[in-house]
Amino acid sequence: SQLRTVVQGMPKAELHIHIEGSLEPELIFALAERNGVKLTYPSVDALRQAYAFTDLQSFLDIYYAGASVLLKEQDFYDMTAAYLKKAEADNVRHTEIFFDPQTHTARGVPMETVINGIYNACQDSPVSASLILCFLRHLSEDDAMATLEQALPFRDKYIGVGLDSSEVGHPPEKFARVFERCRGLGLHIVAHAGEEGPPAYIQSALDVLKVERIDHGVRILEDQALTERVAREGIALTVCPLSNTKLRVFDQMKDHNLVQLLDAGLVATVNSDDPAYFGGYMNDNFLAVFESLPLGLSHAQRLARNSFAAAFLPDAQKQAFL
Ligand code: ES4
Ligand code: ZN
Repeated sequence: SQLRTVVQGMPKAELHIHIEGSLEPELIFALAERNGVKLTYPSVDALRQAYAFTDLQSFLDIYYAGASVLLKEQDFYDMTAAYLKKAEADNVRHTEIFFDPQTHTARGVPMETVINGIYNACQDSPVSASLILCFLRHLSEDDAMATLEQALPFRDKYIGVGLDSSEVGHPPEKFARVFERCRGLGLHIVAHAGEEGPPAYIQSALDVLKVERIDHGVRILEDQALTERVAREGIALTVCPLSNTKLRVFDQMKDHNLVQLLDAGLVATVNSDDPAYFGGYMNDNFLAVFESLPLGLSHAQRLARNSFAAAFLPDAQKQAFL
């Protein structure tokens, strides 16, 4: 179709991808074998069968189990290289990749193993790629602070910090001090907010953490004043359509509020989140929304432009990609 050709041909930036969420079942099994890690699933098919989520937590439990096969620098390299191949095939010119160091350091994997494996794969790809270190919000702020400390020797290998994992009950303000420290280090700041959590979490991400983008943020429309403020300030939302339907934030794609977000004047972008778990990479996400929502070619171009506008790149470099 014409739409498929346009989506495929558009240069785009991906701003919301968890690298551990790009680990395909086949690679999980290959790495388990290579590392002698025991999985509780007997086969690739059995693992895939378990990808029937009811909410964010039901996904996170399986996502952390999948990440348990990552032990060596080569494992992190191979995972990242596989994702970057998919991004390249989707005409993604620039990507800002989240990684969750605490998922690995808690299992005894050294911070340098995690960062060097992911970073070196980025260096070896034709796709422009930057890293964003995410703190797990279900853990303590002290744990986040210790993680930041461990990552300081590699400060030149990531451009920012984010906040992810179980949202409800873990508001942004729980991490006020660690994000203040990160701002002092000149790091870019983002946070997941308003995925399952209320608009109040979007507000405290802005006012307390001082985020430059909101990850997800789809619940913002429940607060009209906040919607108007975020639109006025041009703070982007990194929306993940297939994630939102798989995790039942919206029952079906036809119920997704992407059109309303754009109509409210918000800088919304389309992203894959955890593509190996949610049924697709960037172009799959674009095609899914265009199939189910009243969006046209001009919206596709607007979304692609938004992705570069919201990227943490110098303006000259953004222009070069468009
Ligand atoms: C995540 Cl979809 C989502 N939400 C929050 N944290 C996450 N980590 C990986 N995927
Ligand atoms: Zn996410």
